Amino acid sequence: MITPPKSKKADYLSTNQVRWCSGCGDYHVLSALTSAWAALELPRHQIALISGIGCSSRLPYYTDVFGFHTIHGRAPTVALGLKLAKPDLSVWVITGDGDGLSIGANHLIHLCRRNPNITVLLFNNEIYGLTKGQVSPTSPQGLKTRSNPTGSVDTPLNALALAISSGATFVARVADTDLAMMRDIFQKAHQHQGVSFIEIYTNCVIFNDGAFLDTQKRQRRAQTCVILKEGEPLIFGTNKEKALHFQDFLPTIRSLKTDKKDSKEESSLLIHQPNREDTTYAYALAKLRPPHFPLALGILRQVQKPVYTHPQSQAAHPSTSQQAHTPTRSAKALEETFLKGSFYRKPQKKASKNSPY
Ligand SMILES: Cc1ncc(C[n+]2csc(CCOP(=O)(O)OP(=O)(O)O)c2C)c(N)n1
Ligand code: SF4
Repeated sequence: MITPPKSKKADYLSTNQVRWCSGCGDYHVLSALTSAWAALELPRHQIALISGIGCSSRLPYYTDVFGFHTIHGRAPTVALGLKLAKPDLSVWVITGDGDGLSIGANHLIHLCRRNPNITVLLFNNEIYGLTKGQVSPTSPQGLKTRSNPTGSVDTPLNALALAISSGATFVARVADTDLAMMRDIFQKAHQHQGVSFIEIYTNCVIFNDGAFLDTQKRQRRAQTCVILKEGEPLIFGTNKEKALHFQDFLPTIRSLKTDKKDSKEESSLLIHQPNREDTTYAYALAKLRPPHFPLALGILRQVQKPVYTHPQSQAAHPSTSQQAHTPTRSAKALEETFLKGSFYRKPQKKASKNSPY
């Protein structure tokens, strides 16, 4: 068998004219994604990008892999169908905060709870970019835009809190300016068995410029963000002088001695463990916000749960079922339940002529 040559980052890019505005954060995601694929040595014919509608959802045009620009909010449904039919494909959902959390919110929730082996990239610019700056479900309260001159009145949705409570088994947050973290998280998400949900803070330079300043400047980021590293304490600050803790389910900040090493203090620090079965810890991390608490960046949650697959496609692709290191939920059992008619009502006798129904 002839082994195809390894693809370089540039090989994953198409020659289509990129229509994003100059300076848009989406460029960074495209760059990190193609680097991750190159590092993973993923053959182009094994990748499929399924997007909805929005500036972010245009990403598949700019790559030379399989892609489907579907309809507004429906990328998760198409992606799930594709993954069940073609389990060997690496399937990625490309969606925005408007596409995925407004019109498509229900589809995203159900994708998370089913836990198929799909990676979701949610480009969160906290605005509708393509349709020229309407407020989105993640826009902060009070945000004024051309179509909302008095400011947004709604409470913003927290994308990661939603993903965690819906059952996503790999949940991460990253800023568009941190290419290295993005590339690393994309690789780990691809290797994860189950649904991966990654929120990417993407700067819309035209309609919501500067929304993520806390994550962008090195000095400010040190004060306002905690970078999550598995097995390491949750410390932050310019001189790593603050530690994040939870007491009685509430977050607290502790000041650390930075002048001398204190082994007692060190041993009492909270260590980041994304593999906690219970969702309380990851949920609490997802909710943290400056100015009182640091924004959590990195992998908040990674647990193993049964992966949603189709028994027939497994038989056709034994390699996939061997790769999965978690037991597979029996889709066969579900199918049998359907066939037995527990969910489907048996056909009713014809209504009598006198019946008003
Ligand atoms: C059924 C339907 N309703 C509304 C629209 C208009 N529309 C297109 S994109 C969009 C919002 C996109 O926002 P987001 O997902 O945040 O993407 P961004 O452009 O910011 O990347 C809307 C409302 C549409 N195309 N189809
Ligand atoms: S409108 Fe905003 S999100 Fe859309 S391409 Fe321009 S900068 Fe990017």
